[in-house]
Amino acid sequence: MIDELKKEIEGARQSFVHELESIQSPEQLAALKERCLSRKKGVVGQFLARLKGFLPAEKPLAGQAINQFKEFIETALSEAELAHGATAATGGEWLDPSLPASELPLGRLHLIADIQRQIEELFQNLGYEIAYGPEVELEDYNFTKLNIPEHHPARDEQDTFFLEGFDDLVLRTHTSPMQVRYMLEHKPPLKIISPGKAFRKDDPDATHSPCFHQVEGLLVDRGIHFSHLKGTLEAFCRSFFDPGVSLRFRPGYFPFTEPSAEVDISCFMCSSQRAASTPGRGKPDCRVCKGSGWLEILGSGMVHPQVLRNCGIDPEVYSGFAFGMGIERVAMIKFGVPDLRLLYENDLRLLGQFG
Ligand code: 2NL
Repeated sequence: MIDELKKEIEGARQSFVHELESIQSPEQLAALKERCLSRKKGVVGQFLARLKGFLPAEKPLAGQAINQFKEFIETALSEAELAHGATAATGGEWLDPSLPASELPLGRLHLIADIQRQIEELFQNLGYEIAYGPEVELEDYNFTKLNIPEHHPARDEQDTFFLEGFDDLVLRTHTSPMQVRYMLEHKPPLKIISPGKAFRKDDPDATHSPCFHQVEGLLVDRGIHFSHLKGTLEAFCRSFFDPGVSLRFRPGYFPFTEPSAEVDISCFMCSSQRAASTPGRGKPDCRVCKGSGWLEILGSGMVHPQVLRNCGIDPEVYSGFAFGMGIERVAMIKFGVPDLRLLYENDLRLLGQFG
């Protein structure tokens, strides 16, 4: 009798497999499930109903055979349901959920953000705080406190974005006003950098954009002099560009520093190709320095005593240095990007090239 049962179960198993293979839709699958597992009318239920006719000695074996059949059906059905369930969204098409997912491309920081963070990290390692500030600024902090006189061209509507209806506000034209804020709120010693966006009314070209990025640095303490500025900028440039770069300080002018200096680095492009040669003597055809051998990258100087005074710091007691650089310019030099606008077009084929 048990052999008879096993034979029948095997027959039922084969027809179940056959039916399962011919399933075309979730509805057909549900109907098959009902036919197999429905408590009373289902195939499994009918086998179970026959259990009581078995001799006590055969009952356990019969029960085991039926249970194995039931488990086989349940497993096969739930696998098929998984496949069909996942296809509801595909309009009834079969889908194999065990296939590996298609790969999502990895994102990365934009070149400007990446360079800004590198510069931040470098100065943090030199003990500087990072001070972020508002992009809409008081005209007083952006110009007046920085010793930029009333009739300076930068204060003209031609050059600066003013805010309609607010005659004391501008879009900051540099990140210096954040340093003014910091000086107003803290006593020296101060050691900060302020990175971020700045705005000027420039027509976009290869080297200008109405919105650009800057990092400025400021250090104020007792006894600070020009050598501290030179040493700091040298450490920065050697770490950021190349350990072998030389620096050149040229006299310059900024209303907020006195004395002021423009800072060049030796062209790492052509000096690396001429090991042990004189820095500053560029290769005539170098596409980075155009043969001059030098690249202008920073403006700097000793903080003007009037700026210190405007910010509540006594210039008889304290002195300081400050510097500023354009992040776009540094990025273009470091990675050989020929046109600033390329950095804002956000073509991933371009942005993906820079490690
Ligand atoms: C440049 C030049 C510079 C400063 C920025 C500064 C800030 C305060 C006081 C004094 Cl609060 N100076 N900043 C000083 C010299 C140069 O930037 O070419 N930037 C792109």
